[in-house]
Amino acid sequence: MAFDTIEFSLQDGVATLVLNRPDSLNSFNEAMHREVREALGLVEQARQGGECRALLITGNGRGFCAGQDLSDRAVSPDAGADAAPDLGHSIETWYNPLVRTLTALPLPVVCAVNGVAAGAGANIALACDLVIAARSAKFIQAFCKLGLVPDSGGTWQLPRLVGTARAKGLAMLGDKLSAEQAADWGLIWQMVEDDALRQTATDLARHLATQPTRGLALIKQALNDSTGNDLDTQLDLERDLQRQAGRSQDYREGVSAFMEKRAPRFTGE
Ligand code: T3D
Repeated sequence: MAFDTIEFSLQDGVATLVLNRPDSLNSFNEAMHREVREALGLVEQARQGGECRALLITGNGRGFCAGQDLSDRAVSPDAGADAAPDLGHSIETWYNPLVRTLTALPLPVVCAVNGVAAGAGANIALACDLVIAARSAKFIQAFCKLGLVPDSGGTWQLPRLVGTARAKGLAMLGDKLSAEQAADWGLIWQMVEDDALRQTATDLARHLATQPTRGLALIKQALNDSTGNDLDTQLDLERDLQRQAGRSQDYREGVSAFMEKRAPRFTGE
């Protein structure tokens, strides 16, 4: 399938979606939103067909994603409030569905942050399951510099990942957070050297694509749901999910492989 603003491929059970508007640091315009949505539809189809068992998202050029393309938002400072674009409509139409899709996708989603991740770009990265960043990458909650509020789940993710004090500092100052600091703070899974990023992320996604896909999806669901649950509810959820996991073919294969002292061959079923 040919795209203009992204690259998309499916190989070895891994769908790779590369944001490809490098001249504007892969900021989102409507065309890119549409193509990302279309590609995620292909991921879902391939998942249902068993050909896709992990998703990798990254960017071309020196940025991962600079959030909304601000050239689509230019309004004269003298214009009245009526001239303002309806950002709520944009969020409802594009950013929220994207974050919901990534969060609900029953596949592990790896994000390789190859450069600056600003505004919605930072929070879309944080919506992925395993975030690996190049040493030179930066995370910027740029919204406050425009008079905006962190979106794409930022106000939900940040306090949970790094605590309220750091979340407020990041969101209210909009300073650049280095990849190293992001890893130290637990905002992301790992920081790697720039030239190792793509291979490390691809290897990780390929590994995940060989694992018990259904089990990983249930782990993702349990951890995502835990943020709104008390312990009692979570214990019940674990019981229910474990019941499902225990009925999977991969569980039977895992136990057989252990007993036979051999490597398991998981099919994702
Ligand atoms: O509007 C809605 O729908 C609501 C949703 C909002 C979600 C949001 O994401 S709001 C936040 C939008 N993003 C930003 O505020 C970030 C803006 N960009 C920057 O602050 C800086 O570019 C960076 C800190 C990310 C990187 O700085 P630097 O010095 O490394 O690069 P640069 O020179 O600023 O950018 C390189 C080019 O990319 C440049 O174009 P040029 O001059 O070479 O032709 C720059 O204009 C362009 N670019 C960077 N970010 C954006 C962008 N073009 C359009 N939109 C951008 N967001």
